[in-house]
Amino acid sequence: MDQDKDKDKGTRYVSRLTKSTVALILAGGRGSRLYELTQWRAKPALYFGGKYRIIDFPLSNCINSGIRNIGVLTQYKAHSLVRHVMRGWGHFKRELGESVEILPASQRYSDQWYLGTADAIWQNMDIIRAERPEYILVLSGDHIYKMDYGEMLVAHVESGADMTVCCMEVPVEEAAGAFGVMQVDVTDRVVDFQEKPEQPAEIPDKPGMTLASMGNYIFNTEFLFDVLTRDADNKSSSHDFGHDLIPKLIKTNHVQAHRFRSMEEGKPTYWRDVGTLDSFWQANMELAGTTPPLDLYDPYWPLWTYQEQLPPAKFVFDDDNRRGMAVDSLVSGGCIVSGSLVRRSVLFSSVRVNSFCTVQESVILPNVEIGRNCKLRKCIIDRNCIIPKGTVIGLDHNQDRSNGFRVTESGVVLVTRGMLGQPESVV
Ligand code: ADQ
Ligand code: ADP
Repeated sequence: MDQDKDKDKGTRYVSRLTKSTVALILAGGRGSRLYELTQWRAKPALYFGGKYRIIDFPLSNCINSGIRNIGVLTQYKAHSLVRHVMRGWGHFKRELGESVEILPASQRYSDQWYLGTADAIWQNMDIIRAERPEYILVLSGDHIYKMDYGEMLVAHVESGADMTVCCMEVPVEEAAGAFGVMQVDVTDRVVDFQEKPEQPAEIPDKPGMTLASMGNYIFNTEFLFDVLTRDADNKSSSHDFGHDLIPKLIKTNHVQAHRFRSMEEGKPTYWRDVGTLDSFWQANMELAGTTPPLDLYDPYWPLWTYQEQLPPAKFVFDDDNRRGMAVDSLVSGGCIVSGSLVRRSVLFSSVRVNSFCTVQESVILPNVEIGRNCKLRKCIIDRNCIIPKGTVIGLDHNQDRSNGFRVTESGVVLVTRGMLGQPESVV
């Protein structure tokens, strides 16, 4: 960049851009491949990493990037998501230009629920317009990653594009049928886009890899409204960004690709779509490892969440003088591990592990009580479960199945209150 060009931008260049941006987080998806884990909560409300819910990641990214005017678009089973956002993210000061607003499907423009991702935004157009943003950042509420959206915003403005799509290189077999994939020219302008093709196009000089959309977009506001209004009138559209809009827009307008890069110098990019029980378990296990690929402890990129006021985690000897301990594990506030061993596991808040238990490679969601003499291996225990004393989970999959638990292909066992015959929580 030459100096004169820099001068034109004046001071506070990035913060002016971020302040002129409204972020809209799409949080209405079901996440059906998570089975009973998303039976009563939307995927963005799913717990992750010992004390967070998935939505905390895009929300924290916004705040840390200086984008503080945020809408969360909800639809499917939104109660615990709405409750979490209100409790944890409701304190922003309108007077400082900050707000986190929940935008549920409320049939304001039509008599339909949100028909697709584009329709979800179209149905809130007047609310968004009232904020007078120059740019609109559309984010998927489903993914775990740390990203400075300011960098993408600057790239968008510098390129002069109408729309920018955030992307990253992924192996072809991972992307097939799962992601929107694009091809770009030498300036990273998108020249081809297909939504979830079975055979994604390879990157010319990187065989085996393809450029996948992360489902995050930046639009110039008036351009987006114009496109959405035309799409709303189109009876043959399913009103989805990846399926209907982007493939058309690359032909008529300037759509630019922005490559997501790691925030941690020298480390591979971290972006997880925990869309299945196996990937959910795996991503939590990674965090319990010695050098996790996602740094939760970075003081320059704090991850905000709602948390109850809870006493510190406690590890105690039991009556028989057996040590209560947890190693290679994340243990949240309010937990008590008494005379039991917890290994390579993630314990969310207020989990009780009673004596003579072994808990290994497991993800235990909040308020779970594990009775005496239990053996748990490679399992996910849903919130509020009471595991009766002497229960064995994950050591004999035939036994697990006959107990009514769900066993995945890679041998992760999911246990919910319903499966234990305990009344499912109605708050
Ligand atoms: P998918 O993730 O399969 O693909 P989709 O199911 O539409 O697309 O979900 C996108 C986001 O929108 C999710 O955060 C979801 O929770 C939310 N959502 C879905 N339906 C909604 C609705 N009716 N109202 C509100 N929110 C809704 C998309 C892109 C691909 C890209 C992947 C990356 O279409 O091109 O590769 O994201 O994961
Ligand atoms: P989370 O653990 O995500 O906070 P909750 O356990 O609070 O989720 O459940 C989310 C929502 O689903 C709540 O509104 C709760 O009342 C509702 N819910 C949970 N189980 C049932 C059920 N069996 N029948 C009806 N509603 C349920």
